[in-house]
Amino acid sequence: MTDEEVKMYDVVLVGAGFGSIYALNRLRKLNLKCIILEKAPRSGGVWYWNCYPGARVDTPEPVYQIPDPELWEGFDFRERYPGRDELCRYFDHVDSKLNFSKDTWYGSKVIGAKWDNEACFWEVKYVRQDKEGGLTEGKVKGRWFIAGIGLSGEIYKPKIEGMELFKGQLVHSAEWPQTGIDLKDKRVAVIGTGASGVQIIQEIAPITSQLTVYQRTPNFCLPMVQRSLSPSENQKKKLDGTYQTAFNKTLTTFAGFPYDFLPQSLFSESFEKREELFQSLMEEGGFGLWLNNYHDVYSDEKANEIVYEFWRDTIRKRIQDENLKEKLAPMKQPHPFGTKRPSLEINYYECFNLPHVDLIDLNENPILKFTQEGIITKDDEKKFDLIILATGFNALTKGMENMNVKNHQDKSISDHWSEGVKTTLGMMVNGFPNLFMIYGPQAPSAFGNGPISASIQGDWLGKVFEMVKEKRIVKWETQKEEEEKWTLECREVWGKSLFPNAKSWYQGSNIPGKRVEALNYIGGIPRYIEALDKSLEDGLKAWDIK
Ligand code: N01
Repeated sequence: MTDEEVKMYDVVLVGAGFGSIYALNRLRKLNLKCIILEKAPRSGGVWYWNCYPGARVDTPEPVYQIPDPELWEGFDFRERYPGRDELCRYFDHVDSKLNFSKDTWYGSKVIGAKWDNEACFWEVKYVRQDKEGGLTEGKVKGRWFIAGIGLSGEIYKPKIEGMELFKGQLVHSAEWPQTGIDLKDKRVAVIGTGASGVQIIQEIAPITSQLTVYQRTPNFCLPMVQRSLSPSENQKKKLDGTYQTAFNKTLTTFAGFPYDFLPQSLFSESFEKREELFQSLMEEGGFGLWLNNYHDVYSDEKANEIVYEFWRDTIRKRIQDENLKEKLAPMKQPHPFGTKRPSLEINYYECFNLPHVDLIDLNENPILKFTQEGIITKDDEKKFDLIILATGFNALTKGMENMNVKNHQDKSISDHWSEGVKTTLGMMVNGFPNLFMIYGPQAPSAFGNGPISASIQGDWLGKVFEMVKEKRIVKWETQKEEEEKWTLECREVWGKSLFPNAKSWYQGSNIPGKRVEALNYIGGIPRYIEALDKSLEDGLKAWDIK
């Protein structure tokens, strides 16, 4: 293919999940010629890949969907917390309305992007698998480049001695085969008890013949309180304004949920009143105890401890074995409550009351090595048919770094972030003109509702591109000072909270050797929207216009 034959688009987007689909719809309205490159054979982003048993979203309907009334018509979620297959069907529904697939190249993995500073375009390289399994490389040009690649970045598999020797099946949660795995009567190990691990464990425990959970840190899970939704109930809520009210509310709350932290301090309320609140939040189900609680729970250690004690004592009642009570809901919290993401559970704790389910605490009894047949820990040896690594991701930064994005000076994003992550508004990087990120580091996306964050960023991109068109801007680059200002703000709000006290992917400390820093903006959605608006109100001062 000669350079002249390489197709030129106004905008090249990466990833066919919520981020790019929302942005594409917005940009199409400006008559921009766009293309999405997607590695997977279909849309859905993380919801395509994460097909492990029990995968379902932790955000309640109606607000885990695109906030566009036209797209609400014709699809009714059947559960309050929809499962993965239903979410994939939802993407098909959105496609039937928007036909985003018309502008999406599936099976196309981006392997590089290079900025041409003279001609002002990005040349994006991808590799595509053909029907026979062969790989072909291709290129496409875009005046603008938007990475809508989600948070997950790169799958993380710990390096454990002998892993390659294991003769059974070894699978990471995010690489679960699309054709499934037969778990009936299998001896299974799950390593990791984050969101993926918890969902897998509670789903597969009744099916397996033996299930061993290797836990390093207990997950402070909250009851999901799942329930079915009927089409007539959904329909009524669409018509009587409940949907619209819920979506409007999401733009005013810390995490883009239809509820928020309470204005009063925990200490301003009596013991009885607090207990009443905690109890009602647990009974309602969802993230209430995490994100609908007193505002000082994540800034005051004592307030945090009080919430933890309530959680601990409630959960312990569901666990029969005294030793397991201490493992799953310890008397002393290993990190402040809520500073690692709690999971929503349905029957997680009851699983550990089953005779064939056991838990190994890796702090006391660490894994020494894998063998052909299973896992050897300090005090134990077990044989398995299947070992599941629910060990998470090198999140937020690694996805961008792996795309090998380079500017005209041959500087990569990794080079730019070698002394720490720096962005403007979590969406732009100095030295990389005409590049935007959706769900990038230093944005609030990881702390809240995915489709809402994506729509906030997508709406801002829409406004940016209106200006681009109106003023015929060909090159737009965020300035160093803007990037420094935003990075400082991210670090400051993070530093004032209790979040740095937990080893979590929120700050990169889940990956050995990764720099530990504020990778998320925790100033809340309203403040983030304000900052995005301000950047536009400032006219184009913050930007370099050529
Ligand atoms: O990954 P994680 P995840 N030896 O990093 C353990 C989203 N998500 O895939 O806590 C032994 O949270 C690690 O232990 P520790 C959601 O945003 C959403 O579960 O580091 N164990 C931890 O228990 C979520 O937060 C949904 O001590 C090791 C686990 O592996 C994010 O994705 C569903 C280990 C990793 O947990 C990531 O969740 C799924 C080792 N060497 C995911 N290394 C829903 O919406 C790591 N671990 C429902």
